[in-house]
Amino acid sequence: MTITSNLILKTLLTTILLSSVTNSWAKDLITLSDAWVADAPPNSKMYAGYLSIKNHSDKTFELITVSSPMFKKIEIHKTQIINNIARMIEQNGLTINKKSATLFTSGDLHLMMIEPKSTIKLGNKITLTFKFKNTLVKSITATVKKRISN
Ligand SMILES: [Cu+2]
Repeated sequence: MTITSNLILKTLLTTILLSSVTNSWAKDLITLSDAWVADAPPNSKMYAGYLSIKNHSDKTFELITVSSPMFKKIEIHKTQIINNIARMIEQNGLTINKKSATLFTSGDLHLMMIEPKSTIKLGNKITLTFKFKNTLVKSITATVKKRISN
């Protein structure tokens, strides 16, 4: 009796441990952090958003779209210098390499947030949703902050 219940308990514990490890691993393959939106003059039609995307897995992920209930649309842009002129090139999705951090930062990759649906003010919280190929969806809240010039 004791041996049997001991065995059941052990099997049960192993099952619980294994399933919780599997779940947290799946959930944390991709993490989003440090999201913020640069404040812009009143009635601006475009805002720039920044964050970091970390891929903790040994698989490549494809970011397909970014959206927010606060904006009509969000594009992924990369600023590149072409003939001494800074140009923003729209990216057709984005590859997030295995075991890597992708930084969206001023003068490089950024979210181009187009046509706010209401007035954007300092301190506002803006939800951003990232959809990846293979049905993974991740959201983060970005805070509107003043751009600090370097
Ligand atoms: Cu842009």
